[in-house]
Amino acid sequence: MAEAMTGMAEEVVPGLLLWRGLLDRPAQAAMVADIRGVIAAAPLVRPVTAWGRPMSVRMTSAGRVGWVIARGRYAYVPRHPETGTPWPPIPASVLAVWRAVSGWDDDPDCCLVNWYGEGARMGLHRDADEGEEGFHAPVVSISLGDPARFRIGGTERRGQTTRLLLRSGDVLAMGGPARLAYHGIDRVLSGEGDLLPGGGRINLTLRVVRSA
Ligand code: MD3
Ligand code: FE
Repeated sequence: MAEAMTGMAEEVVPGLLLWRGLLDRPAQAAMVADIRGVIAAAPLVRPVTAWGRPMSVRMTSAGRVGWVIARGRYAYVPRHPETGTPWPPIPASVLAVWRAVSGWDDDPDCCLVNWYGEGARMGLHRDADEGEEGFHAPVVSISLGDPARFRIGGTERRGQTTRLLLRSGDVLAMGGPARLAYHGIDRVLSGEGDLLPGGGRINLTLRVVRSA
């Protein structure tokens, strides 16, 4: 399955695979319903950066561990920082995408849920909190709702970047040379999608998290 899927992807830059519209509209709607269930169990929070500024993106997680900022430190932890409850399981609909495109034998440990309201963005950064073993596995990303301008560069902060418009139902997998590349969301085109009433964008990122 995973091998067959790679043939249908576009390799945007080395290691970054893109499946346009992998999820059709009914699959997107079903996944949004599943994510609303996750949010009901694990409420969205606005993490506060090490610099004391709340992020514009609201976040929660599903899976064995969730990504949080705790006392200015980025970390994967087994419980929601405000409710103290274990994260809900990753929905089967989301796991099915990972199994189809990741080419990885193990299931992911974390499904980070990013919720972009009007004006939310995510500055250029690297995903570098997953541990040495986690860096070998790909990261898979699912976009739902309003389209967004995505940008990816290399492993140095400065240097050339490539821009991509991510639309609802698009799926990305980042492996190899792209796994530790700088990337971010410059802007969400609010109200251009109609999947989420009132607008907004949901991005799901699936990761293997292992400290070596
Ligand atoms: C390239 N999320 O949660 S998804 C993140 O749309 C994150 O919410 C963005 O960056 C979003 O960390 C971008 C696409 C993505 C995700 C992970 C990557 C691209 C990546 C990891 C390495 C390289
Ligand atoms: Fe990221």
